[in-house]
Amino acid sequence: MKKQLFVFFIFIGLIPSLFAQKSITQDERMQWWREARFGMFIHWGLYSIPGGEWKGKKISGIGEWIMKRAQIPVNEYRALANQFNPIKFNAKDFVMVAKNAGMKYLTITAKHHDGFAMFKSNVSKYNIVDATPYGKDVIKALAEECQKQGIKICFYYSQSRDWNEPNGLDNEWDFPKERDFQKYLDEKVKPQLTELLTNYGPIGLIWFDTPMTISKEQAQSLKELVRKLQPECIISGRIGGGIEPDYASTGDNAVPATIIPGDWETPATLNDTWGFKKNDTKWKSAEDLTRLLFDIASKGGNYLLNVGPTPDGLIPDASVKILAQVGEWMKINNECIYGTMSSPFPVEFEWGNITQKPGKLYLGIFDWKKNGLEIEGLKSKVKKVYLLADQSKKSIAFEEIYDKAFDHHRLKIKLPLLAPDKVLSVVVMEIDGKPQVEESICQQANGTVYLPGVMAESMKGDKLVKLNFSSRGGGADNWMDVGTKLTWKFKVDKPGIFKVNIVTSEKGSAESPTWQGDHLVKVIVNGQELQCKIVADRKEFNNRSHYWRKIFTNGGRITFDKPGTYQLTLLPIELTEGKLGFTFREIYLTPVK
Ligand code: H79
Repeated sequence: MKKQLFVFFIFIGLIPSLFAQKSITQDERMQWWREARFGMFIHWGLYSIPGGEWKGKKISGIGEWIMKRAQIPVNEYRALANQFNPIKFNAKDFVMVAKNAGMKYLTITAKHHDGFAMFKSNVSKYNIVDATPYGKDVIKALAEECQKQGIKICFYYSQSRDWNEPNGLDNEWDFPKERDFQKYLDEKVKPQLTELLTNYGPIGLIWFDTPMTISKEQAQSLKELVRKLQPECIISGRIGGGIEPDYASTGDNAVPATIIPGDWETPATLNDTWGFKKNDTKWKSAEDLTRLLFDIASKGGNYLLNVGPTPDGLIPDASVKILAQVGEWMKINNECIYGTMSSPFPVEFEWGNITQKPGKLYLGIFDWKKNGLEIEGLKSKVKKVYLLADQSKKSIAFEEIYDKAFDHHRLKIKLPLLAPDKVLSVVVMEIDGKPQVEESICQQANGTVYLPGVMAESMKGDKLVKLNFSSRGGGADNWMDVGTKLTWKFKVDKPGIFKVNIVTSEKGSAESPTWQGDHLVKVIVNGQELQCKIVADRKEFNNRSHYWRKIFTNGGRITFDKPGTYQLTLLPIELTEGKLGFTFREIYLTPVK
């Protein structure tokens, strides 16, 4: 057949599909987002002007909450619009900062709780074009620039709180208590979402927040609106009303203790605020952020990292610098982040963590083992090991050891003496097929046995129950009853005497973490029984979940006299009353030298 004719028939064949209603599967909708793994959050609005200070007083808490925290009357706060003139704003610079950091999407506050729209709206004059001397639509500029630079533009929209509207939720200092929330949804939220999903091209996702009392029907109607206007647009975790979002959102700044199945995201701050605050210089280090980015990817999540531009329209210098450093690391190592899946191992390692792609495991190591790294329990055949930073992919020597009597696999990797990156070095392992790992928990090379709460079998009476370890510092949520107990099975190949460390976690908000102790618990293992009170013998900042410290309780000592498989049970005897309950995270059994 002649080539032209062939092309012609292909074309004819394609015609029906041009008219077919395009329907999109969930996997298709989530594809770019799963590939991205790393995004930029931008909290920008009128609150950047006071920047954490009102009438000469420092107002504590996150900056974008200043209106509520200082109980500013609506009319006074609205007047800030007259001063909003971010003449130094340049959309290209913003997008470049994100792009240079290796971020693939950008989520900006189109409307935060204060009710002010950062875009041109015909629904309410309280918007950046109609109410400020600046008079330009920054959202439009960003959307166009993102489009140009291949970054997905996404919008944060606070759907329930609106301190500027008598019918929006949560302003009780300046509006009467009675409100018609449905009217607010119908007359502001839906029309503004319609504007956002109509006037700015394809939108990657809508980031809803703090749903408060929104009903199932109300939340569902927002979801349907987004689906109708842009079927490809993703709906973030906090739509509320018990409605299924497209992915889950952890608490603000919360990094889970382990892998969470499904799609999820940690939204996080660079300092201790989202909206700009003049005096907040508590910047996290690029080291911490890089490690967190990798750790979150290892657990299957996306990292949405925030900047809070100044009132004159600049991303603070410190933020730009820190993100550029993360970007330097990303330039060399992004293969272990983009499009990766969570670790095949359910546990965190003391040296780092693991991400994977088909046929490859990426070991992200922050605690370099110059005497060699040992991985316990990997059954897959390893084909090659090399450093991701090494373009020549020079093979690194390794040894696969199988202990038949013990049915145990151990991999020894002879790491080079010097870590290629002092922040996080990445070792690539090419493996045969899907990774196979031992089901049971193995004693680690350093002799410690880590027993994370998530890997335990949890029983209440004779029923299996599920505790949630995915929020805040990774400590159990709402463990309030003495009926629930946890049991682990694990292998010990280097027996001896071990210290039992019971690790609980702080909880509460990032701004004011709290902890509750004094619970009485029992540990039963290998015919030995220990009883102890949960007290704070040691507190340690958890570098994987920043705000919430790990609290260590010395539970006493136990002995394993020979190699073998053992079982340990943890059960509360008496739990202190209070809101937090027993925030158990994990047990460490550490060898006594
Ligand atoms: O947009 C950012 C926050 O403003 C928003 N979510 C992220 C992404 C958010 N809204 N509500 N919250 C977070 C939680 C509220 C915490 C509070 Fe507080 C505790 C409000 C009052 C007490 C922190 C401390 C803020 C003010 C004081």
